[in-house]
Amino acid sequence: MTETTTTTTEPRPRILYPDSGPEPPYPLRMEGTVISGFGRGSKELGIPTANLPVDAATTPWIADARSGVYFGWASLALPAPHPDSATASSSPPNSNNNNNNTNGTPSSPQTDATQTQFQIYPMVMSIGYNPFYKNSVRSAEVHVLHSFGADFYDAPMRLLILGFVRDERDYSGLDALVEDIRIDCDVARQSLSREAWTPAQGVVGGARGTFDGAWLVRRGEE
Ligand code: ADP
Ligand code: RBF
Ligand code: MG
Repeated sequence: MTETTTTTTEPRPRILYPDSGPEPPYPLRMEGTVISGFGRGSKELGIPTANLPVDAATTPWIADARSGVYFGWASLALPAPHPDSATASSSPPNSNNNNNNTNGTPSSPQTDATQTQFQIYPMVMSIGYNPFYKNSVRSAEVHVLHSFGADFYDAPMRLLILGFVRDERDYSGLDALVEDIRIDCDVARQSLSREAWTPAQGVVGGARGTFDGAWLVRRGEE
């Protein structure tokens, strides 16, 4: 049974979990290629969601995960023609990385123009059956808290999920669902903006914190 709400009655806190940082079992990892979703026009509602395949082989924890809303960080490797893409050449110079070419010459814009780099963004996501739409299969969909210049279907995406926000619900109308998602976005932004929750690797348009987000920007496998 899922709860049906007509109006948002309970005030919702905007900061979840202690300032000291994520606690076990978080962070949880998930990765995959962005696929097409249900095509229900989430984009028209102002909340596009990048869907990932739900694959128990690559994401062992997901079968037992509680359905609902989660928050954390997403990283995307956007291809060179994408307006928001970054190439390896724009990484901070000599900042502890070993990205030199095999011949030992330093990276240059020419040699790295097509080698895309993962960039980190805050995100809020839903894992579940979307009771409002009564789906029969479980989906994982991520609303990235950034305004992109173009879509990014097929892009590699990684997620570090840092906490649970709420159970998924049924709603009497689309407006009530959208209003709750807006609050989820606010909760994610505010909870993630604390130092111990913000990646040391840096966030697009944001600050650096002390949280270890190295996996999000790692090149290749592991
Ligand atoms: P679908 O049903 O195919 O998932 P959506 O309406 O949910 O369609 O739109 C999702 C697509 O929108 C994503 O796959 C991505 O390419 C694009 N997109 C643009 N901006 C965002 C964003 N901020 N967060 C998530 N996806 C976005
Ligand atoms: N769908 C539901 O049926 N119930 C929910 O409580 C719910 N919460 C969501 C929270 C977030 C942060 C996001 C991104 C999606 C959520 N959805 C939920 C999924 C939503 O129905 C889906 O993205 C639709 O495509 C929006 O029109
Ligand atoms: Mg979607």
